[in-house]
Amino acid sequence: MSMEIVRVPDIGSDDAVDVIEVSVKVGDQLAEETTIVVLESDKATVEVPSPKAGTVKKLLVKTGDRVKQGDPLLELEAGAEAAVSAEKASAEKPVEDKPAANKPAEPERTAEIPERLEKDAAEPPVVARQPAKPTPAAAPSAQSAQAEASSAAAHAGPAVRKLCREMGVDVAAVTGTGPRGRVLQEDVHSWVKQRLAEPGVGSGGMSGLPALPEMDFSRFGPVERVELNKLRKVSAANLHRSWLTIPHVTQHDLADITELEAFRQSENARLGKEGVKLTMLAFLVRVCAVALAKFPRFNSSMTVDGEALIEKRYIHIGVAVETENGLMVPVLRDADKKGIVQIAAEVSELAAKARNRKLTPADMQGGTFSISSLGGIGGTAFTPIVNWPEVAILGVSKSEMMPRWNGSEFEPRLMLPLSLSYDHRVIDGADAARFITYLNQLLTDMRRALL
Ligand code: CAO
Repeated sequence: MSMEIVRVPDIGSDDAVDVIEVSVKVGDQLAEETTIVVLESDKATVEVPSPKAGTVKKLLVKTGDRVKQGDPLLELEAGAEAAVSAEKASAEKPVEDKPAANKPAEPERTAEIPERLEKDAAEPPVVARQPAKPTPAAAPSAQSAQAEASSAAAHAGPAVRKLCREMGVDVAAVTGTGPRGRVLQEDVHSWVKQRLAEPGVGSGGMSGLPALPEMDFSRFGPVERVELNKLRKVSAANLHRSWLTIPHVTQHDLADITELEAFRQSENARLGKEGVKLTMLAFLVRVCAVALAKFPRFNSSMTVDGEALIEKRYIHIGVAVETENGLMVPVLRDADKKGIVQIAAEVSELAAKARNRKLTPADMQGGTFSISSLGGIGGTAFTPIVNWPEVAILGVSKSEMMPRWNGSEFEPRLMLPLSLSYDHRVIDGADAARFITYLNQLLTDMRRALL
């Protein structure tokens, strides 16, 4: 048996560092590698392990001291007896019950670090550590520094922190049930279990947002609960997923459709009641098909891993249809290969099928772009939600006569509000502006589609 002074090892710097935790007390029997102190420099937090098994005879530092390589930390009575006692103590008691200093740290394995000493209880909680030998961390980015700071403030041992890192859990988010709020391994496991049980998590919808609390509205007045049908629930889930996963931007514009509307009305008059009614929506489907052929990125989807775009060589346009049961988006196939009369007939047929609940799943699949027209109802603009896996959607509002300056005077012109929402991961703002400008030009003068 021999008395030894345990000193600060090589910590990768000659500068003094802070002792932020003394993890043992006099009389503790240590196993080799038990953490005895935690040091913190500007760049890293370092646990100093005991070089051998033994009994702590005297502490030579306290929390708040500043030490350098070679400075004494404690007196250790090293020897076989102490080591055996330490092992015996470990074997006899369950991990969570062990007295602080008897618990082997084994930062790369699963044990907890020793409990904090009573004298430290009033001090700030344990900070983040790096196990074993000091490895100065790279300077954190400004963004990660905040997250690190809150994780660092959590009261948790290295094994639990390692578990959190492996499971992608922010230790600061886990409520600790150990002494003084210490986060235990089982706390991490139950936190993960809870998160997995939350709605939407299994389908990849984990937003990291706190769950909304249930509200008892009857406290404020009479209420009635109306159950949602399946269509509304599915559509709500899809809209929510798109809203949370796609960074949306909406580009607005006003298209001069004075000539187009005059043409539409004259054609409808010519075709008469027997013919297909040419709707503004049919023209919009047609011009969108032309624009999608010119701007293929708007007709693409991003792979889930974000590594590539899948550009589709077909143009199938979904049309949002309001029904009694909720919103449906039947798809008009090969819009680029069809004339406006045929598009008008097919859109009218799809809308009727939607309202009569006759759409098949195939009628609603394969869309590459969507149009949502509220023009028959009203409003000046809105921000439609991209219908994932598509990357853009055109919202159409009610056309209105507006004074437009023609260079020498104001003229009344029929202006159609367009609102193009797009996935900004896939489409740049400049391209969106080009796309909507092109749509605008086509609507103003359809002859451009021939060019
Ligand atoms: N500006 C002014 N008037 C318009 C217009 C516009 N942009 N679009 C249509 N109208 C007029 C039409 O001219 C028509 O009037 P007339 O009967 O006098 O000719 C009237 O509005 C109804 O139009 P419509 O029957 O031709 O229908 P539509 O082509 O506008 O719309 C459909 C068809 C299926 C899109 C529509 O019925 C619908 O369901 N719209 C709602 C879509 C929706 O809910 N979108 C929101 C999705 S996001 O929550």
